[in-house]
Amino acid sequence: MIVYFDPRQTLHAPLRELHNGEWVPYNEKPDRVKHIAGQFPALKVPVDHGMGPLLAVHDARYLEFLQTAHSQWLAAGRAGDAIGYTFPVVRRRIADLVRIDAKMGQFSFDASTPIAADTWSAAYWSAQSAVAAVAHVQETGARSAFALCRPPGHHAGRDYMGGYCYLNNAAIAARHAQQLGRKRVAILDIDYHHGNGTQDIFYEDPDVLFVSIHANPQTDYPFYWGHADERGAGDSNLNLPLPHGTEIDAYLKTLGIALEAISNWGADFLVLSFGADTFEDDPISNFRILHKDFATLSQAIAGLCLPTAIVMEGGYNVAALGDNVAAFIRAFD
Ligand code: OKP
Ligand code: ZN
Repeated sequence: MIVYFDPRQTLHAPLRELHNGEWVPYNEKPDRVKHIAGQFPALKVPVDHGMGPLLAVHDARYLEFLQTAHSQWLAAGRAGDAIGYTFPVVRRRIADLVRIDAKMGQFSFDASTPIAADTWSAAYWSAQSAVAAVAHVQETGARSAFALCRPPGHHAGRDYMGGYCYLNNAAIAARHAQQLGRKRVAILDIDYHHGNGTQDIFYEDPDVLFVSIHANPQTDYPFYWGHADERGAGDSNLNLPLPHGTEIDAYLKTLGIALEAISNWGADFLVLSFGADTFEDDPISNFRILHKDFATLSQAIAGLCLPTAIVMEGGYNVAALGDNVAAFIRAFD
């Protein structure tokens, strides 16, 4: 399978994040993609499709904020990564905010998404990798393509970042597939965490189906989205939460429900948000998917026989990540 990746995606390197009340080293490290890229010697650098595909999903003011936030942070006399500490709740007044601290809160929903000097460039090329994967499938008739996205995207909404995500690569891919003529695009999200940003972007859009299998938000981040009763316009949203300790047998049953929903809906293109943080030894997650299970999952999804763009989301066991991702990708076609 062709794999898209731009070396600039490794330059984003926040130092730390607030985790369960403590500052810890940032989990979404550049080493993650170095290990995955090491498995695929023939990486393709994506061509630049420009801002159009990003603007099809994200608010223009949000994109401008992402590009300038770190220099505003430095101009405010701060050092290191820009990070917010106050977040406006619903029915907030969006005044014309000036201070970088106000904007960091306005455009994010958590403190686990710092902006470093190279964040914009990394996020931009991560999104371009996703666009290139869609273009490759559409233009060559290839069955699938893999965008080695990093930073990930599925927690980012139209005008907010969160959960290590800045630009929603899966959403950008889905809109680009529509732009190239696909009519019924399904997004399947198998990252351990619920893809709240993707859900949010398409919630009122009956032409894009979003299906997600993830840790129950009663126990896991992002808490406020991902519950089974969130169905979207025309039932175009399907959340399938699972408990801690889930192993492959239970996972496959739920995956069967997800695949049936996608096929019954009549999808003509699939965007797969693929997280490898369902792995038994993931440091921040609690499912028990084994290394050998990744090929099984991959083949089950490939059985849909849809043109597919796979975009990378999470996976934090850096030592095992390359092997797990390679097993999944190689089993797909
Ligand atoms: C991103 B993806 C505080 C706990 C929240 C955010 C987890 C984001 C996971 N650091 N951490 O879905 O793999
Ligand atoms: Zn995740």
